[in-house]
Amino acid sequence: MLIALTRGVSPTLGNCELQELDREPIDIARAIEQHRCYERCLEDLGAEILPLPADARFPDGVFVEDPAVVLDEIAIMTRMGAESRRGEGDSIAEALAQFRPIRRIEAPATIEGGDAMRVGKKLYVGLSRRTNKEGISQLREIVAPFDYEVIAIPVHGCLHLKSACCYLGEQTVLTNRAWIDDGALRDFKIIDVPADEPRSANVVRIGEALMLPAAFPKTKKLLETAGFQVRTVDVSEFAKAEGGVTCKSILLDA
Ligand code: CIR
Repeated sequence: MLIALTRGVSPTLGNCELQELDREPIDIARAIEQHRCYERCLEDLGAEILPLPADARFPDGVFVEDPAVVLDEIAIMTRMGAESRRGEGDSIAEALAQFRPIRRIEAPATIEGGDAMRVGKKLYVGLSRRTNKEGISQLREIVAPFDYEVIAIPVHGCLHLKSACCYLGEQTVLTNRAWIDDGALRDFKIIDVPADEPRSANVVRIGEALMLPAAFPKTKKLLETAGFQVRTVDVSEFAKAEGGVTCKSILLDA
């Protein structure tokens, strides 16, 4: 069974962390409706939603991807680079503990789930403003007994590695090469995002389909032409908070 762990939209989402964008007002009612459609799309694609309640203490709490890196064998609770977000992990760890043994990243390391892209037994990890070298080496030590290789990729100009690059399946990645050192991706077939849709590399592969924000019609066409099945969801209110589609769920086999 495929589980999608999600969390309700915080009424304080408008006070979210921002790194690359200027603050714009967020319509919370609209965000709640968009999140519902996102969850419905995950369900249509075969996932069972495990929803955590919204928590007003954490503006960014809906972005559940960042407090954890979940593998088939263990769940690693991250120590987020964004200090305001560090308390988000408690309820997530509690929920994940029913499915996986829990491991933890400790200070001074920082790492966020949006920086971790798994392809089989390889973990590509963004070295970003949110994830430091110590975070990457602690992760490497934690996953070594399970035979994962950890490969660091420097990220610049965007929030996380997965803002710039996501694995689509079929040995293919969708990438904005302006934001990462792409040498580590040389074994993949690369699809470059269209120049006027620089934020479209963040997509979720679920079952046979890809989920993509509705704001990126050219990327949709590109992916369809490459043979992928694409579903779109409107996540415009979350885009104002620098969120995409991967960040709003944790997908795990249970
Ligand atoms: C943050 O800056 O932490 C949030 N406003 C956005 C987090 C998005 N997370 C993700 O893409 N993995």
